[in-house]
Amino acid sequence: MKRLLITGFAPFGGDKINPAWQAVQALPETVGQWELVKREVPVTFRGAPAALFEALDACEPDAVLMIGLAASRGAVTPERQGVNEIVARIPDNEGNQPQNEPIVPGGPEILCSTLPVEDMAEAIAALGIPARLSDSAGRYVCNTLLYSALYRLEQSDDPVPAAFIHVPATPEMGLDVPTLPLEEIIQALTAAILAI
Ligand code: PCA
Repeated sequence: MKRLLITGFAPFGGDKINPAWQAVQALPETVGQWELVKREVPVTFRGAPAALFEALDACEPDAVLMIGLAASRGAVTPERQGVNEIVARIPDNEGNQPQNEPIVPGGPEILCSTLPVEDMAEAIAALGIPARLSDSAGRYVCNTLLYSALYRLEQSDDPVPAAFIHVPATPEMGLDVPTLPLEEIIQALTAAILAI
């Protein structure tokens, strides 16, 4: 079996839950050809990449899929690319709020996801769950994790493919935004993994 490292973010910004990690946790141990290695990642500019790099070294996966919350979006959105810039709208979970800083000084402006994100979006939409490709993972911790992962993997001797999927809020979060039930987010992630 091939090994998929799949991460989900901890709660942040005053929320008590993050459906990204809830959905990752609820996935089965295996999906199709993939054995899942699940990791919760902290919502901090320093800690998120560090946690991912540690997991990469520990589990030596064949692919990496990162999941985060985009509470303003009504659709599941695989991200096409990461951008080498941080603009923190709110402080991270350590109180840091960097503005207009590069993630990797001197690094390329954009790094493209290396898993088939278009196929993932199509597979999710085929279930009748709202899905679309996204050109921007934002400028907060999710984009930082995506860019850091793509940069690190690109530099490695044995690069494995990686991508990021943003998921909507769930009704139980009590936010005034479009929502998707957790069960549908779990189905969407399963379809995305099967599309790899
Ligand atoms: N979403 C935030 C960070 C953690 C998460 O789940 C983001 O989109 O950057």
